Amino acid sequence: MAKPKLLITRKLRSIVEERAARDYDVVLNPEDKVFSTEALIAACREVDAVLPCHSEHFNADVIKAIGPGLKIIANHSVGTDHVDLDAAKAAGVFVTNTPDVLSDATAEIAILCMLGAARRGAEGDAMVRSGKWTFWSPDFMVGRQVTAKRFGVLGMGRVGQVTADRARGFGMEIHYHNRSRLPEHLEKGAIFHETLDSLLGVSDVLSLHCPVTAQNTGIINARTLALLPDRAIVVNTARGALIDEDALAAALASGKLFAAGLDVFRTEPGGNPALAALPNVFLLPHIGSATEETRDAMGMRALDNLDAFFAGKEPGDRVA
Ligand code: 8YV
Repeated sequence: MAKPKLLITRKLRSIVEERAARDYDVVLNPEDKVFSTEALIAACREVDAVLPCHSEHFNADVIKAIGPGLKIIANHSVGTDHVDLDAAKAAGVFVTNTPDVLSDATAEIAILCMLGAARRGAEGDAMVRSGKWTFWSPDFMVGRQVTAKRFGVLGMGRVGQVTADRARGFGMEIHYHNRSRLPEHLEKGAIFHETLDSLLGVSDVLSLHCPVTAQNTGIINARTLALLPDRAIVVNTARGALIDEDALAAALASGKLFAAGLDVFRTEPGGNPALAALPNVFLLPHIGSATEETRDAMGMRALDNLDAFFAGKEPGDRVA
């Protein structure tokens, strides 16, 4: 039987590409070129399956333009906001994601963002690197300590729970807001807040871990930022669209917020120049899951989903 034809849109780790080449008639992208919308549509028309990253957007028009040949979008990401799930469902295209395997790596980056923000990591690094470190005093580069402070988690899913565990290691008190309250064994003493507003009032550090939807786009805005304790820290490793970046920049410039640690932005790649101009922001280029171990695991998980689909089974991580 002919192997199913699979497009892998971006350069993945060699162990993943080797497995894909063994089991599929695979189209790789060794130069890691970014697909234009037209090129993505044309390439997807030629295959049974696509294994994309969050950098490829499958909106309703793209799914329609691809037509009936494509059977499955097996994402190399936990987030699926780059795919119109309703349009995929309507077109009979399966969609899967890669949960669980990136929770540890993303939690590490959330903690890095928290500490980088609290301890002025960006300012310190820039000073030493640029040769401008010419002075030292006890009154110099004084940051905020996170130990024993309150850690607010918006979205207590898999990544939120692991990040909360890591924050517990700093003796932080965990608070969270989620669609539903977690069972006691997962809550581990964390304090549930029925509303976002209630969570914000107690979050010395607010860390975002929810998927972005049409309903929660811009949920962190001028009104909600004002509810945080004065000199709070905002951490975002989820999606840039959760935050109104103008409002965040204003709160950072006014001193309402002490600092922010951001791995995700509304514009990617690129980020936000207004945020980048502020000293009290620690910035990373969307590398939450970018570890050797996690990239391997994400690729393998996406291939597991494809294997199940082509064996006539329900893929483990089906989201549409
Ligand atoms: C990835 C992500 O870097 O999984 C997600 O949703 O945003 C990141 O982990 C990216 O999507 C890789 O394809």
